[in-house]
Amino acid sequence: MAPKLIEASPRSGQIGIVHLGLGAFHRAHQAVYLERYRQRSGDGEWGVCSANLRSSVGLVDGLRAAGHRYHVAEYADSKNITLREIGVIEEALFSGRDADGHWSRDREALLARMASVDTRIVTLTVTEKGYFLNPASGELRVDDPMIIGDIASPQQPRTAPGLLVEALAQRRDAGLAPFTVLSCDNMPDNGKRTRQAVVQLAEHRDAELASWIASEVAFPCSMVDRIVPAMTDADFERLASLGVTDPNAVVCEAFTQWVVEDNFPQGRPNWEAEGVEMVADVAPFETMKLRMLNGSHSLLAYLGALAGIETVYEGINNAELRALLRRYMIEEAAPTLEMPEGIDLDAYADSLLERFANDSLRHRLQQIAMDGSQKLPQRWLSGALERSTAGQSSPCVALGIAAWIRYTAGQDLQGNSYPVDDPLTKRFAELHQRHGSDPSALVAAYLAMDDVVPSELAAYKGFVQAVLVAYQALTLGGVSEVLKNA
Ligand code: NAI
Ligand code: CS2
Repeated sequence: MAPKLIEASPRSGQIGIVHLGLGAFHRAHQAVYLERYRQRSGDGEWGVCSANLRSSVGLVDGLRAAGHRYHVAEYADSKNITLREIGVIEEALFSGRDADGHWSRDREALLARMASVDTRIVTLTVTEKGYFLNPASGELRVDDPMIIGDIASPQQPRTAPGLLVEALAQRRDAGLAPFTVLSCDNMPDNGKRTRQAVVQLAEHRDAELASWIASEVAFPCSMVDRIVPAMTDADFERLASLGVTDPNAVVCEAFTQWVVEDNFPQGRPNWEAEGVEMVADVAPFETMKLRMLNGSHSLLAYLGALAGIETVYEGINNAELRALLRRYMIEEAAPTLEMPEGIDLDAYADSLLERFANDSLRHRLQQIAMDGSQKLPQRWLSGALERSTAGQSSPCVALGIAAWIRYTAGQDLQGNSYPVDDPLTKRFAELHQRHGSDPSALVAAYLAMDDVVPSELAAYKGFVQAVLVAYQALTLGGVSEVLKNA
C-alpha cells in the first residue's frame, strides 16, 4: 500500500530566508525542517527564496511551474516510507549563465531579496568548490577567473561570496542590519571558512566594508547530515508507483541530523522543536561526521569505482569493502576525534554502516567520487596528518589516496572510461600523462599538490611510501586482491 502523503503547509508569501544552491540536499534537508516547523507552529515568517547560481535552471523553472511545491520521499528501507509535500519554498530564482551566455536573468531580483529588510538568514549549499577557497589553506582563490570577475565587477556578482558581499554592502548602505550567513556544506568550520571567503573578497573592494562584515555579520558553523542521492530514472519510476509524478521530487534516507552553532543575531525559527541540535560548538560533530561518514564514503567511492561497483548499496554488500570501512572508522578516524561525553564512536560507526546498507537508495559512487580535491583534505588528510605527527600510520587513508590517484586517470581497472568531475580535472590528466608509467613520480606529483595535500603530511616519508606501495598493489593486483591482503 502506498504511504499516506503529508500535505504541504499553505504558502505564507513571507520570505525570511534566502538559500543559495537549490540542489537535492536543500530540498530534502533544510526545506523539510522548515516545512515541519511551519506545520507544527503555523509560523509563516520563515518562507524561503531559493536560488541557483549556476546549473539547474530547469529545476528553478520546474518549481515555478509547480507553484513551488514538490515531494520528498524518505526511505527508512523498502517498506517504511514517509512521503511529504513541501511548500516552504515561496520563490525560486536563477542567477547563473543563461543559454545565451548572459549572467543577468534573476540576479537583480536575488540581490534585492538578499538586501530586503525581511531577509534575516542566508543559507548555502553550493558544494565545497562554490566558496572558491584553497581547500588545504582555506584562503580565497583570487586567481580563479570567477573571483577575478567578481573583483572587477562587484555589483554584478557571479559567485556565492560575491553575492554575499554585494548584498551586505547594499544593506550597510541602507542602514539595515546584516543577515546571518549559515553554510550547510560539508566543509570543516564551514561558518569560519565562509566568513574568510566573504571578508577576503570584500577587502578587494572596500576595506571599511570588509571590517564591517568581519565585526557585524554572524557566520555560525553547522553540521548537516542526510544522504540525498542525485535522482535516477529508477527513483522517478518508484515514486510513480507510489502515486507521485513530480519532476522536482527528491528521495533520501529517513535519518536526518542538523547541528547548528546558536549564533543568529537577527532571530531564527525555533528549529530545536524539530530536533535540530543548537550548540555552542559544532566542531567536534562536524569533524566526526566528515572523517567517519564522509571519509568512509570516499574510501568506498574510489575503491568501489575502480572495481566497477556502481552504488553504495552494492559496495557495502561486499564483505571486504565493508570490513575496510569499519577498520578505517574504528582504527584511523575515531582515535583522532575528541568528542563530548556520551558519544559512542563504535555505535556511530555501526549506525553508518547500517545507513549505507539502505536498500532503497541508489547512491552512485561516481557522485561521491566527484570533487575529491575539495573533499579529501577534511575527510582524510587532516586526520592522517595528526596521526603522522603522533608517529602513527594511516594504511586505510594511504590506500584511499592511492585509489583516488588511480581513479582520476578516468578509467577503472577493467579499462572502462568515465568523466572525472573535479575543478582540477585538467591538472590530473596532465599528471597522468606525464608520469603515468612511473608510479613513484606520479604519487610524488600528486602528494606535492599543496592546495590539496598539506605539505607537512607529504613530508612524512612513511606516508608517501605507504601510498606508493598501495598504488602499485592496486594497479598490479586489483581491488579485491589488495583488500584480501589489507
Ligand atoms: P546537487 O548537485 O543536487 O546541487 C548542487 C548545488 O550546488 C546546485 O544548486 C548547484 O547550482 C550548486 N553549485 C555547484 N557548484 C557551484 C558553484 N561553483 N557556485 C555556486 N553554486 C554551485 O548537490 P546536493 O545534493 O544538493 O549537494 C550540495 C552540497 O550539499 C554538497 O556538496 C554538500 O556540501 C552538501 N550536502 C549534501 C548531502 C547529500 O547527501 N546530497 C548531504 C550533506 C551535505
Ligand atoms: C557524500 C555526501 O557526495 C558525497 O561526497 O559523501 O554528500 C554524503 O552523502 C552526505 O554528507 C551525507 O550527509
